[in-house]
Amino acid sequence: MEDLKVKIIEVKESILADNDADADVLREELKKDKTYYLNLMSSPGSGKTSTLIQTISRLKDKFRIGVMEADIDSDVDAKTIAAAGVKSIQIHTGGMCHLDADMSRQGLKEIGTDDLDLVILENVGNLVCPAEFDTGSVKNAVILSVPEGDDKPLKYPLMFQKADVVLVNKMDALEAFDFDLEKLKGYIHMRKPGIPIYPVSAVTGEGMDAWCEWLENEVAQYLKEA
Ligand SMILES: Nc1nc2c(ncn2[C@@H]2O[C@H](COP(=O)(O)OP(=O)(O)OP(=O)(O)O)[C@@H](O)[C@H]2O)c(=O)[nH]1
Ligand SMILES: [Mg+2]
Ligand SMILES: [Zn+2]
Repeated sequence: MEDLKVKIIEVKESILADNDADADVLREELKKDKTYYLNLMSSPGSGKTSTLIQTISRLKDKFRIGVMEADIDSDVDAKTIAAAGVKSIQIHTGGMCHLDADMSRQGLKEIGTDDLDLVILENVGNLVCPAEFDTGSVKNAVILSVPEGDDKPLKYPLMFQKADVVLVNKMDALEAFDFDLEKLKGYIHMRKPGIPIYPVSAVTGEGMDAWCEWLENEVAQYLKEA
């Protein structure tokens, strides 16, 4: 890949006792800044970065987008995103497997929200503890990919309770797996009734228009009200 320089910042876990309250404060700050903040979560390798590339190509002419890539180490994802033509930074979490609201704030300060309409956080790949920490996001998007299995909402309930929208990625690989999409939809709705579910493939691009339409409406509505 082309050798793009991306900013890498180290963030520290908050010492605040009340992360939920801090997350509410951050949401208010972002509202004043007119910046929509989306928290994207999934297990490692389910396709967060690949889905972001598809999303950026569809929405980058509509909104000023920034991406914060959170990982324990490396800057490969932030470079991939920068190559797609939007502002991106790499956040290193000092070994932590999730981000809290203040870690978000530290990242947002670095990326600079003044000239951004939409900031997407690619959270650390993990289906467990990112769900336990409110990042201050407006909405939480969760990706589950076909090879992971349709039973994940049964095993990782909190992640799906916290989701506002679920993408089912790697639909192109459906044939190779014993995976029942209708069963999965039932399990997701057991955890969070009625939320939108978008089957997609970050390789073929199937389903991406529908997901991006959801996100576009979300951001447009938010910016109108902000
Ligand atoms: N077949 C198929 N492969 C995919 C799809 N989306 C992603 N992949 C592949 O899955 C692997 C992981 O994709 P990433 O986008 O890096 O996943 P990620 O969730 O960002 O991974 P981490 O950041 O490491 O947690 C890569 O080899 C991708 O090419 C898809 O829709 N179909
Ligand atoms: Mg990634
Ligand atoms: Zn953690």
